[in-house]
Amino acid sequence: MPVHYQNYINGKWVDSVSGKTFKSFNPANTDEIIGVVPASDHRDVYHAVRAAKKAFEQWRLVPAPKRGDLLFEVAERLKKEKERIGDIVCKEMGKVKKESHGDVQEAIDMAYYMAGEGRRLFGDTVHSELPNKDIKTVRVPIGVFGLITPWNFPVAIPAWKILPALVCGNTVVFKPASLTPCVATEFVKIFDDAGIPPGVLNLVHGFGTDVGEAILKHPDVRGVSFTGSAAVGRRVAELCGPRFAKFCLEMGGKNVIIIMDDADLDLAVEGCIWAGFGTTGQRCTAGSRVVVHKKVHDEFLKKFVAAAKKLKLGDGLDKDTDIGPLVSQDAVDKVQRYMDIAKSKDKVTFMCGGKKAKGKGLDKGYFFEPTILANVKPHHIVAQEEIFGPVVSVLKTNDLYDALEIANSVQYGLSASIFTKNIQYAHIAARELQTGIVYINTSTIGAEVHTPFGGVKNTGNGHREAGGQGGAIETYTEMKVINVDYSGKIQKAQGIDWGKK
Ligand code: UN1
Repeated sequence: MPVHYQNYINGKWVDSVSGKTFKSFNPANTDEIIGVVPASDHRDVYHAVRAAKKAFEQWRLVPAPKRGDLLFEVAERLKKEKERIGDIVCKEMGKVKKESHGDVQEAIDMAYYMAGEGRRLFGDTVHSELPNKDIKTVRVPIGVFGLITPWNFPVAIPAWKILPALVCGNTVVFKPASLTPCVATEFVKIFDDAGIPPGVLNLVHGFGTDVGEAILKHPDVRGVSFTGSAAVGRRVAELCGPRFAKFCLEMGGKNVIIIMDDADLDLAVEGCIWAGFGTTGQRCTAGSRVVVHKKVHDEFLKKFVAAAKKLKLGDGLDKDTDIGPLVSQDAVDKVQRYMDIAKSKDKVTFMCGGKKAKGKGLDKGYFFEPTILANVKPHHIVAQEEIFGPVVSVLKTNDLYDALEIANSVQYGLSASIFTKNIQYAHIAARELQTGIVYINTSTIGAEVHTPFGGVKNTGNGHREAGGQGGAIETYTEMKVINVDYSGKIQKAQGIDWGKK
């Protein structure tokens, strides 16, 4: 029997107002239903926002270290539940067990880190230009935050958003992806068990067109953080912009790995396999383009294809599996569409893969063969657009500057990597790559929670996830400047002597 999941509003587990539901399936075996979930609408969002708005009045006054204590409790409980929740990530989203458990680990790390931030919500003390006057800056919460999250990191990305939002004193209405609602609920249950006050964190399940839109339009939602496609990001901007709500966008990537002629090729191959096919290529940090120096191009390609062919597809719970399924039929259709373009329009060379995988244990899931495309040119559609599947395009380059030009020739700018032993190449690349994250001699994936995460160009709008003061803390707070004048006079800055005759 599938588990019946509910919304969490004002500290209570409830069905949707309409009573409607939808199902969540295992992408490795679509016969398996993971859970039945409320299909909510604007009325459920309304209740959640009202609860969050009311709770904000108390939560913002709870001392930040005390809010941190709650997060510490969440971290401890999540640690105990890591295996169980990690397995649900695997069943509901499809990524292999090691990665699924890593997803929960990322949330545990974030919970401990943000618990500590409760004791570090520092502001500045500032010298005044006037005598007998002090100035300080304090970080204050924004209010009700709407958090809209994707399915590819169904625990980690909600953790990136919920935990800093809460420690900074905001209250939250959380809408998880409709493809991974069950594991999102398991995550929220941890907060409930840890004793979060009613209304501080609310969960509303459903689809973007109903729940997402209602959150974005609600005048009491003063901040929004969204991770997903650039198309939906644009919709977030359209709805939040005119009503001046803060909105933080984390969108696509077309991440590059540059391999220079002096690189350790075996290391580079391993890095490209992990970046390209880890999480079945469904990371916004996936290394979907590899730009290789002409001197080592053929040798690299041979090794890369041989390594990709060894990858074993299957159910992520099976310990021998390297690559799980794509998340849905829509995802398979999207990747297949790009394969058709690669064949008919871009006319690139298929070195391996290119189609839905068949065989024992694969027929009931959304499995797609690891695909390597060669003879790809920078302007080709497969080298420009985010495919979000196990597809890597290999391009040839003449030198570092040509490689950097190719690297920067896309609309996105999330992460990038270079494999080289040349210290000058490494530093020039780090300076020139137009991305929010740069890696030297390693993959484009695997950012750590205490470093700000995000990108430039069409990847984001200038905010950062994770990280501390320069990252999530800035995202989830406003700055307030407090001036205290103890001179007993009305002093005027900028040397103005107004009033003096
Ligand atoms: C994402 O794909 O949206 O750096 C996030 C990484 C992970 C997070 C990816 N820590 O690949």
